[in-house]
Amino acid sequence: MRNGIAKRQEALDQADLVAGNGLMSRRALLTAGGRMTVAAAAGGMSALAVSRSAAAEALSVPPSMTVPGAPMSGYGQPSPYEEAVQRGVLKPYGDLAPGTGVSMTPLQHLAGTITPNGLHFERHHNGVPSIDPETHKLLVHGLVKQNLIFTVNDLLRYPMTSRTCFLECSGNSFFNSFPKPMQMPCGMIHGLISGTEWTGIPLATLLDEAGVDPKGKWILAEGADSAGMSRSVPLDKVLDDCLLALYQNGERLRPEQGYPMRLLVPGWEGNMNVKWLHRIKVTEGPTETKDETSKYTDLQPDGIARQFTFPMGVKSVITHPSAGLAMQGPGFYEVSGLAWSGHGTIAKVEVSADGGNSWAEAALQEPVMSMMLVRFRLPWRWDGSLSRLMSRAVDDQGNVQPSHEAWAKQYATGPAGNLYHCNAVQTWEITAEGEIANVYV
Ligand SMILES: Nc1nc2c(c(=O)[nH]1)N[C@H]1C(S)=C(S)[C@@H](COP(=O)(O)O)O[C@H]1N2
Ligand SMILES: [Mo]
Repeated sequence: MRNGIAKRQEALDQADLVAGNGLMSRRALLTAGGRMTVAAAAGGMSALAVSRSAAAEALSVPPSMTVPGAPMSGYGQPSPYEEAVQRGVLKPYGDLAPGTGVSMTPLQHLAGTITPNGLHFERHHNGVPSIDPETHKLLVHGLVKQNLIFTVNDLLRYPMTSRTCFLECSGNSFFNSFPKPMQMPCGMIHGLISGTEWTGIPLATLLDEAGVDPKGKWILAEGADSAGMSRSVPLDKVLDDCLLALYQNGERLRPEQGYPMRLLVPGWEGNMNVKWLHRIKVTEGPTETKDETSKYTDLQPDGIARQFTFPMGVKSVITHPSAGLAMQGPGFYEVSGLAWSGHGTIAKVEVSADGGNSWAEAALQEPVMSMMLVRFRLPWRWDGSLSRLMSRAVDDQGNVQPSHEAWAKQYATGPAGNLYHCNAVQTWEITAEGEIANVYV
């Protein structure tokens, strides 16, 4: 009988294999309604199961059922058992400028596509300013019929809209521009990205009220931090879909995300999403601020720098299994990760378990939204041998995520080389011991 079950299980697994080294069909994750669930395979047996048989074991009464639970609280916190789930902090100047640097979203510990606010990545050029919403003001000026000034309370009275999108620093994955692959958790390599439902006022509403002069073609957005960070944004994009964001995932912005207000430029490089926004000036052309000349330009092999690389390229990364996690022995795994494109909507994600020799199409978790993180999944039966997991995304504009080699060729390398816009395919190497490493393929 046991033998029969094992045989049937094997046959089932074989039938589902769609690419080399144990990748199974995404159809195993889909029901007729297109919803994802662990498939109840023929005969009630699932090829995806990792459970143990419970036999006739009695469930004992757990201690939590014998005493009253803890009381209510004003603002909830994660379970103390999850306290290891933290952003990874990098301070390139140490205590000389402790507020300058990044903290990265621990992608390997998260599921879904919305980043909890306390784990949203941070990038500050000179720390998080402390801003009192009672005194903060936003000025709209430049090529407008009338200058306008808004208090936070004024702005809270405007009609609002919500946009769910990713925010990615153009320096995300910069470690993968280094000549040798760095060994660190997935989130420390790729965690300068987060997914959020932002709520605020379309900038078009405020600019309409000010009345844009026909000569106005760009805006300058300036933050009220001590970095005075400021960027130019083409007016077409501003009027199309930019928001003055006041809320993130339902609550008012966190100080780290720009409290009390920030510019949201969906799909475009993180740097343009100016935090602690206090000034918008309508201009004829780009202002050429320090943040768009000395930085945020992409050095090419010929020594010429590309400027204004606005949309973030099509990209994906497997977050499970990934570096920072360890394998739990051979058998079933759900390969799962995130894909996104600043050019539009993710059309397809393919996964390889054999270092790119063969690929299988992953299932995409609905809803698949433009310029938002998409969760992809594919069942995989790991036989315990050395394996190389990769993912490759394609968007609806026909952009294909490049290999590491193809990506690197476009840019200057070396100590003063390009660190921005790395959307190369990520390869995770899994050893027979179950360790997971970053490799270039
Ligand atoms: N005023 C101001 N705005 C800023 C920054 C800053 O340092 N100051 N950092 C920028 C960069 S480089 C990025 S990637 C995003 C990061 O947003 P987050 O910290 O909310 O993740 O904010 C941008 N807006
Ligand atoms: Mo950034």
